Amino acid sequence: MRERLLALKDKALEAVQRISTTKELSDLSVKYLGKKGDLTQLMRQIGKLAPEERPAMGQHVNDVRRAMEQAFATREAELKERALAEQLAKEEIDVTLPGRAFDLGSIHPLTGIIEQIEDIFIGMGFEVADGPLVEWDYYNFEAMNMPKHHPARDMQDTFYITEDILLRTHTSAVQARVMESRKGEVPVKIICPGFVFRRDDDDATHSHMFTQIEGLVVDEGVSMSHLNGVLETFVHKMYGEERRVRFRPSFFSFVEPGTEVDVSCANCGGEGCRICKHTGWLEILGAGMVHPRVLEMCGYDAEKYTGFAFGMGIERVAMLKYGIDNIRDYFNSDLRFLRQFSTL
Ligand code: FA5
Repeated sequence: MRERLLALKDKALEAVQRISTTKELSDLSVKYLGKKGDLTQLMRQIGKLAPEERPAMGQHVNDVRRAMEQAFATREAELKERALAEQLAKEEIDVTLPGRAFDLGSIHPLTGIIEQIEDIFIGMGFEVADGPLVEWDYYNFEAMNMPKHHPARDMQDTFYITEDILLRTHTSAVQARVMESRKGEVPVKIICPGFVFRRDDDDATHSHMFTQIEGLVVDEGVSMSHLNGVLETFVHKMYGEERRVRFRPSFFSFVEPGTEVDVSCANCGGEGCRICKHTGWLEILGAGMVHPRVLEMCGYDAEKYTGFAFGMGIERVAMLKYGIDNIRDYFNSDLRFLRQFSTL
């Protein structure tokens, strides 16, 4: 039996060396050391030996088993190491390969233009205020000197939610909120950017949802010439010194006098083209001196204080600056359009 054990051991150790995968090694281990394996079968023969021979033979079987287990473990470690080395060689990283480009998002052109406008006004000492898009009829209309059934309300076709709640039609609603919160204190010098909504038919220059920036200044001695100066400074900083500004008399119930402001068309330099509808000018905002009734309603002494306000359409400001000829481009999420402004 001793010879058979030694022969089995030699055979197993030799077979282990020929193995080249861990799967084969595991099968071989079952063949020799498993429950029905060759060594186990031999061990069973010990019971047939004379009792005095059994301990020595038992010891011998254990030595053979240990030698085999050792050989299997060593081979397994070698195979694993080889597999890892092969895998590493295959997966070698080429650090000289060019990186994979990620598509980076960029800010929307309207956000970019709002930031530019804010910078210009902050440079002139304005603060940025905020107000809700879903607004009370009171702030949107009544506090703006447009009582219920006032014909001036027709100028801004409105999305009503209830009789008293609406989607704000202009950022002028924020004028009333800011003045009310300042409780008669001066100076007030704010701008407020944000979305507004009107039941306008969409076309190349009109959208049912668009963006305005409101401006409001209230203090002692504020006059129309301050308004002109601020708006001219804005236009020149936004579009360049060579651009001309035109003030046309206009009506808004919350200012007196009221004016609309046009900027000479960048596309044609004022000669007349498709973008400016062959007038040479593009209207960008409405403005005027805050109506005394608005000041009083919002808690300011109209005998003592005066103010000016303006509201500009941001899409139009950007159309004029970048020669965009269709307002819908802002809202269509067409990456070919948006990518042109990725550096704003
Ligand atoms: C107003 O909304 C006034 N609240 C502006 C104002 C503020 C006047 C303070 C006086 C004092 P108006 O409806 O004209 O005014 O709109 C102002 C600007 O918004 C317009 O000059 C235009 O640039 C833009 N705008 C108006 N309607 C649309 C529209 N449907 N789509 C895109 N832009 C528009």
